[in-house]
Amino acid sequence: MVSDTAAPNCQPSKEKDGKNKERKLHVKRRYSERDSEPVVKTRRKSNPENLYLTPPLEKENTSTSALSKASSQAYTFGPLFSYSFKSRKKISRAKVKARSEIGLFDWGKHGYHKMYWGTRPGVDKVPRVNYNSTSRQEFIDKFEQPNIPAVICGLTKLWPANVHWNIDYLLANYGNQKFKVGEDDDGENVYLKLKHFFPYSEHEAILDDSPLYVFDSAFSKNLYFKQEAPSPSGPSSRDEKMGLAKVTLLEDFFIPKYFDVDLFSLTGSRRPPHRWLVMGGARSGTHIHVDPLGTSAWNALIKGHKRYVLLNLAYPQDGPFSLHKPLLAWLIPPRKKGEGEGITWFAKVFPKFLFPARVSSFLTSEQYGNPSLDPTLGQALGMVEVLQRPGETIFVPGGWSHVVVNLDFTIAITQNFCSPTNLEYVYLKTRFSRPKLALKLINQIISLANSSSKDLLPPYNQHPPSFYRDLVERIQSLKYTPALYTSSENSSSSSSSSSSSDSDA
Ligand SMILES: O=C(O)CCC(=O)C(=O)O
Ligand SMILES: [Fe+2]
Repeated sequence: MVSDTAAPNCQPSKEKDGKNKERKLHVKRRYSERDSEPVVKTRRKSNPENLYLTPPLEKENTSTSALSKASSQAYTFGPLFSYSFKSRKKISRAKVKARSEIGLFDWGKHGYHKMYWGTRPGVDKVPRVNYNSTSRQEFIDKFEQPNIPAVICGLTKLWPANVHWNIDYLLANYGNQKFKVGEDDDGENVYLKLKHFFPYSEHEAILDDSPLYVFDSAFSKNLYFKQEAPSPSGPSSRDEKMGLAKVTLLEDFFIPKYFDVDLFSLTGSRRPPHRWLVMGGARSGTHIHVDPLGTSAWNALIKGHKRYVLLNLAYPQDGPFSLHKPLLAWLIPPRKKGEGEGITWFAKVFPKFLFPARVSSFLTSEQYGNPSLDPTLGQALGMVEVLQRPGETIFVPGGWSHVVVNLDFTIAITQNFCSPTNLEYVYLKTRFSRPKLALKLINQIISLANSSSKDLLPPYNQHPPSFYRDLVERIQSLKYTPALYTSSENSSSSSSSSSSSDSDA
């Protein structure tokens, strides 16, 4: 079942709009680096996840200093860990490598931690979809086919990740493993162990304008060994002989039914990175970008809150305005060095979308002639704003520019895909920038089309071979359609922390 208006809470939210009491957490941790299981003694006076998400502006009689105090407390949840000298050193090294343009002591120079970054009340009108009661076809018809954003509720409740993906569990099982937090100036990955990253996120990052962000596409290689009964077929490896089973984070979630026919998964080793584990504190995020190769994405939030702005500028409709280049460059300026973060976009660019469209002649003739119809630029351009809550999964349609900022500590998983629905758009983009990948894609679909029903493996056996024959025909008819090229000259470029994006807008 699909509801048209945003249900404020698909899942009980942990938000509290009450007073923002200082939360003192008394936690004692003893963590032996040799053991994978830390011994954790926790004595919490209050729930660290109680978040203050009401805009301070809504409160009466709030002085500026009270405001900044309230907002600086808003998204922090107090020290859970001690932040060792060793962790500090590792973090400093990672900061210098990943963002050499920012002086080590300048990470908080804008004072963004004192400001409010949440969405304004009532702006999130994106439909919420109940995962259990909405069929695949209904979702495709209402959202994927028309290529419009939606938020899916009730999916992550079905995942082990819902229970597992918290700081204690991740630290206990993956604390000594490295996750990517950025790239250095030579394009080399910069990694941090979670046992350094988590304490950083709770201490130093609280004052950073845009904290380091785990954005890791190779997380499936991170594994730990779980005590388990040997399999009935007998031990097959040394670890299993010892009664240990390899466990990876991949086992903690499944692909939502709406997106499981992912045709790119047929392309094997040619497939570019497409799946990321994403974790980071308040104000970390992803700069405005369009996802790579025309793919759409889903992003499931296990913990915390994310703020999105989405704009469908890639395809200016035949509307009253044409997004000519200077205007586009003004709206979505190219990233300057050191300004490639989601928070920078919200600080410097987002306010432009609140200007009256009248000022910039972004009006239809009907709106122009009627001053009572005075949309903002954002409204005139169909800007979509979302406050994603824990347990919600957003569908980001292909070709839409989007920018994300975390409002508190978040843990999410995101995946890009090529489905039977977005195939033509993805194919045209891929044919331009990755011709061999495009060829492999079409050849693989041809082999599905030539298979017999019984030979099709899940999830492709949901459709008969004739379905794939139709897809092949659709692709073949694109032979004389010009490639959709990826422009590098304007606006949105790839997210700072992820390699998930190409550079068009
Ligand atoms: O969660 C985020 O920071 C956004 C991720 C995203 O948009 C991407 O990976 O393309
Ligand atoms: Fe994205």
